[in-house]
Amino acid sequence: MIQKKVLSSSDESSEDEHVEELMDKQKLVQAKANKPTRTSVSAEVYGQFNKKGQYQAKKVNKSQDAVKRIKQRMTQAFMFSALDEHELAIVIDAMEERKFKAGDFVIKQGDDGDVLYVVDQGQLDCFKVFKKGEPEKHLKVYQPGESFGELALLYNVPRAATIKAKTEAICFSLDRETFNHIVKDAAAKKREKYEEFLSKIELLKDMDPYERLQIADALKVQKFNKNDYIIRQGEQGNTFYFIQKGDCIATKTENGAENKVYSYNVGDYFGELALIKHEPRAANIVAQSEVVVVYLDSDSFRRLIGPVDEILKRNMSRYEKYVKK
Ligand code: 1OR
Repeated sequence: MIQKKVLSSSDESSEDEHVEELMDKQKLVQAKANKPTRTSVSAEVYGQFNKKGQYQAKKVNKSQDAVKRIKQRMTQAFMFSALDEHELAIVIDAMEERKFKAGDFVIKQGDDGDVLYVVDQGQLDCFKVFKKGEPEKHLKVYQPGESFGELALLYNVPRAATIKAKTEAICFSLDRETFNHIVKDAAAKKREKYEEFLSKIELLKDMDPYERLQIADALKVQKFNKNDYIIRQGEQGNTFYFIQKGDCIATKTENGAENKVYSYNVGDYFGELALIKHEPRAANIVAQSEVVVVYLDSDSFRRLIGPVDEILKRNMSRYEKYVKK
């Protein structure tokens, strides 16, 4: 589970670069190269100028059992959520199983990085030195299903933190070449697409930018027409939504009558109650216009929204008038 926020990006001026700066730098490099930034072009145009050279698919020998475990972990690791089945198969072929003993360094801050890792078993600590000469700070513990080491590959920079096995651990590594050809564009595009939208959401505004980018990795999108039911009261709930476009209302059906109890606009969220309380949906959510929502499944919700769960719980009082305890 992701630990509570340890540091905010404004805590200290760091000697190395933070995630937001890395992204800004990347945009600057693109602008200098006289290319439009990725956010300013359509998917087709983007595909045109970004065509890459030949890629020789890599096949790393591994047991059937390892392949099975990789497949399972890939469904949990957010970084790969934008890939289709064919792309996933290529990535699975290229992955290598790596075993670590407790205390082994998997990544050292400042080194060059050429692989990213997905945790299969065990736990790994993440540390970062924010200012030269100062002691390192413990940022989080990685658990099975989480991935790390993507920053060096996404932004072509040295490792931003140190990762050390806390227990005996097994990880799957993915090489830079396969990452660049299969994963990088989709992942970087998705991060850029949602970066600004997520930074404006009240609920997430104090969250570390690094954690917000992981939410971007995990988001899925769905469109609805006016009067569509996005959520139905009484059903089991497995998803948490943000409104990207349009308006919705919450209604409650009681004694055969359906009444409006709440309204939502762009940037608002809903669907959290069932996930927090493990109860059926307490209300209907009905689209009032064409609506685009982005959503997280319950596992992603628990892992990524964890750092703001106190705010969520505090905000639950907004329903108190309508929700019986
Ligand atoms: P990498 O390739 O730089 C180290 O290798 C990895 O540690 C990095 O990719 C991330 O996968 C992971 N800042 C930088 N790297 C982090 C952070 C982090 N957390 C995990 N890694 N944080 C921001 C601190 C201002 C921590 C946010 C909770």
